Amino acid sequence: MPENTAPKTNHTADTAADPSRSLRLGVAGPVGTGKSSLIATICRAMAGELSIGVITNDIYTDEDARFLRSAGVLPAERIRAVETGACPHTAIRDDVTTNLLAVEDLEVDFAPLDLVLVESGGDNLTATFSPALVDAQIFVLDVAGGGDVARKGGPGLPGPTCWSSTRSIWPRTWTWTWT
Ligand SMILES: Nc1nc2c(ncn2[C@@H]2O[C@H](COP(=O)(O)OP(=O)(O)O)[C@@H](O)[C@H]2O)c(=O)[nH]1
Ligand SMILES: [Mg+2]
Repeated sequence: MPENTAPKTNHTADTAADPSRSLRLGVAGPVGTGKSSLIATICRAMAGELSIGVITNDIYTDEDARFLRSAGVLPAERIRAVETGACPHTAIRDDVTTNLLAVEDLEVDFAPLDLVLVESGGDNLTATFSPALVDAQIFVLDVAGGGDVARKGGPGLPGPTCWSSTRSIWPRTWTWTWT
């Protein structure tokens, strides 16, 4: 298991000051590493205790939203797709307006929401979320890609609150293996 050397972030959700604001958790990582599957697992495990919404990002489709809806992990109307067009990194990293509006719409429509999960449409190790969009993020790697994937680094590795692979998830304080 890799040592967790991530710096602590100063950005925290101000949910106490604004009860209508959810905790916004980004799930980033290359395509096919298991982001949607991780979101489905979190929803299945926690939807009984927490009020959850999901925003997915795809370039030209709503593929991930349709996958999550068909998996039945949440009521379908709580899962919304942002079609980013062109580079999906921009929508989660630079101009977060579309995603932020989607998150805020969910928070209004299902108030009070405890948690909004935002899945990136990233395709490489550089796609991390803007702190203007999320309060914390998980970065998902695929161990089937080999150890080089983690060693070659990228902004996704030092920044997120925790990392996961298709086998294990390594937050700062706990370990959870699901397959
Ligand atoms: N063996 C295994 N396969 C997984 C796991 N998580 C996801 N997958 C598979 O990996 C593929 C891509 O998963 P997906 O969640 O769509 O990845 P995404 O593109 O990052 O959202 C799918 O075929 C999943 O069934 C896991 O924990 N173990
Ligand atoms: Mg996905």
